[in-house]
Amino acid sequence: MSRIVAVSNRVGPIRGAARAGGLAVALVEALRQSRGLWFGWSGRLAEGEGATTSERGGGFNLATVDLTPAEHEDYYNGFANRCLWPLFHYRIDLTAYDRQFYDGYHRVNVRFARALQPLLQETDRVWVHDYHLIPFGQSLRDMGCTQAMGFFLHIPFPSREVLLTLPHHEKLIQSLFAYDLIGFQTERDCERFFDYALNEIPGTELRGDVLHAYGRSVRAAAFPIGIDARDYADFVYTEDGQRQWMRAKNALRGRTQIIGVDRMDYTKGLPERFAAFERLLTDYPDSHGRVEYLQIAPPTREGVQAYADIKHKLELMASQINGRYSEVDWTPLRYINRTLSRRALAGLYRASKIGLVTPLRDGMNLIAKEYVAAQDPEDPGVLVLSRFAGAAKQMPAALIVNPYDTVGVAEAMQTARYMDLEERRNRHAELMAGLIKEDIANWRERFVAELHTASMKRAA
Ligand code: ADQ
Repeated sequence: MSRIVAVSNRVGPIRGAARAGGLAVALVEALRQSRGLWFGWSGRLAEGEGATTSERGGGFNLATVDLTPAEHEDYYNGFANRCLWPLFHYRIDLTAYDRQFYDGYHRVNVRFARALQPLLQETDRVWVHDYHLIPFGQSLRDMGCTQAMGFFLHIPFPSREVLLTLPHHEKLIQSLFAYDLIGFQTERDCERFFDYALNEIPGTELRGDVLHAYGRSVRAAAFPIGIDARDYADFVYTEDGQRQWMRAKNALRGRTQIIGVDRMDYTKGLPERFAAFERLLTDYPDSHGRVEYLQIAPPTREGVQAYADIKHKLELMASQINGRYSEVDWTPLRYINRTLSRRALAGLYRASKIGLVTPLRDGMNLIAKEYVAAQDPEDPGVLVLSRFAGAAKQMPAALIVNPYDTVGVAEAMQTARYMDLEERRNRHAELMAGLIKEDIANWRERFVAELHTASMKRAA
């Protein structure tokens, strides 16, 4: 069996299994099975060229590279998080079109490729992850690497009009043609990629799902990422899960808990969500004293100003809502800025009758899936889900909302509050069946198998 070489900005699991996300667990499984290699940034800021390798339990290796402070600023804070992240989430108002960032991004991708190249074997299958590393495959090809190479984009692929605002769009998209396979979260993302290629790259042809341009052929398809739904459901019964569940139940004393869990990011629609909750309190006075909204949102990317701005805005909104509506024995909104373990979160989801997942744009959104997996099938809660999350396509049995429509989101919360048991069970059963059918193992195996097929076709 040929080795899988996973390449991502950060390698993981970094802080132990309790915090490791489903993606890290899924990749580790593929790496173990193939005695593979995981390559990426060490998380450290230091001077130094080559990669440091170390062995992991379970028979796979880790190879990491440090970033210099200047590289971190231009590549990570700059081009990745101040340009590509907002742009691909349709926030051109927050996009920094800075030449220096682009140059730094490109240099780091080349340097990373140079560090990985000596570690590669001829039969390896290289699987590159996400927007930090779009030109990585091209850099390897420029060094003569002929291995099978696939790329998976975890975030949305933007529409052509949005992408055209990026000064280096041709070069960036051209570099995707170095891969044999490109995976997107949804069909819509894939169609937007085809639309760009067919209209902006002269001479491009599409045959089936294979694009031909720049003298290369690349297969592109949707691979919606899943979770390990059965394992996640079991988290509720772990010590951490049970403790959080009991704590929440005792504190709620029969009140309905609405839960939101997100990285604190402007794409997650948090101010709009707070406004919708306030609307629920205004339009439906029967919610007073009976509903509590718990929002967990640990800060991320604190080196970027837009993230400090959103933190400030949310603090203000939370205190205004509580100031306006709280009673001596009731606080409507609780807002926690810490990360909890995945097991503790599962317990909190189980204690929450409504899961509120309303990003303005999201590649997939795994919180929506984890919320559903943690429910009691006999008495499940209701998922309220943004139509702009990739997950919405696979989860039509959720209450699908437009996150910009505060009245509509408030209405959906009210509908969820009064939904009868039979309807909740039916919706949950349908959602859960989908999660099990398209789980994370299925995602990983399909991608790896299709990468193999795509590279064989190229070699033939
Ligand atoms: P994220 O934007 O980080 O990821 P999301 O899918 O919501 O989005 O979360 C990924 C993982 O992080 C989940 O397993 C979740 O449990 C965990 N997580 C998120 N917020 C947390 C919190 N407050 N506390 C603890 N854990 C938290 C990107 C894309 C998504 C895509 C994923 C995977 O932006 O659209 O679904 O990658 O491809």
